Amino acid sequence: MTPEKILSYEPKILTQEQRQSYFDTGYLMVENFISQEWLDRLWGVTNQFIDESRDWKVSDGKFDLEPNHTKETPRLRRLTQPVQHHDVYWEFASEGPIVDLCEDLLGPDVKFHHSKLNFKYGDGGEEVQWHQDIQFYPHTNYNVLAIGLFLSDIDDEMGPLGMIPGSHNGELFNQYNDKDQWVGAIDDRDIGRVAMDKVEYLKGAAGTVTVHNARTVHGSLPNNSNRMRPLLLNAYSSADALTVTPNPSPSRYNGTVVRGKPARWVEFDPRPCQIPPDWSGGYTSIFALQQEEDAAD
Ligand SMILES: O=C(O)CCC(=O)C(=O)O
Repeated sequence: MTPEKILSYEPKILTQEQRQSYFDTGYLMVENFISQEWLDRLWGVTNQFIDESRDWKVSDGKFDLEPNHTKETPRLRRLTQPVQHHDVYWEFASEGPIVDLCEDLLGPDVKFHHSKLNFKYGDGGEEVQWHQDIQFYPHTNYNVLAIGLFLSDIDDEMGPLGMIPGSHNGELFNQYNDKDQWVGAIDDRDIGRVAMDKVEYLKGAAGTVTVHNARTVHGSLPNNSNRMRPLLLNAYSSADALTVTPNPSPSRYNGTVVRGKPARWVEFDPRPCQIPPDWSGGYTSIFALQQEEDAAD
């Protein structure tokens, strides 16, 4: 579905200017979008998971740990597929106000892809190198996006998410290294072709949401504050975008239509997309891959 077609549907919550801005730049931030009540519910379960992770010594399909994670001082990089681990996360992803946001930007039929909760602990929580998401999970078209929720206030020191405006309309970059191993990040040799001088870092109060298209170049710096920067990300596509590779982090909800109806026709975009390694047997995380703890080939 073209942006023009999507824009022709009556918006649920965004203004036409906000929708147009998403299609022009490849991202959007909506301040104070999520209520305190939702934030309290999400924090309630998130604190339980942080506590549970104290007993973890190595990363697995649930908790992705920083190398210095301990029982006394937990340092989580990610809770993978939170929707799989607690109903509150799924309720938020499938019924919360972000589904209206999806409808306004993807059209009437919306399909859930995956979720993750990136913690980025204070005092050095790891960077996420510049990358595009769609090479992690190619679809038959590019109506694919991720919505990030700030669970806490986020400022400049905390490694906010940075976006490169207009990059969704540019090239898709190679995310393998020179040994042909998947690293999930844009190589230094190519980064000169990214308009880094235009980067916009998205900061704001808890409850703010960001949306970025899966082609948009984005990344974030280390967290140099002493505060955690938890970002709850949920990814969706229009129902007529079919995945072409196995989901890197399967859950029972992958592919669930959360708004509208399942597609009867698949839509193809002729622009090619790089494909990731075969992750049907398992996947660690963008952090482990980018830190080359586990370069995949
Ligand atoms: O947590 C972040 O700052 C960025 C997350 C991201 O881009 C990703 O996990 O794909």
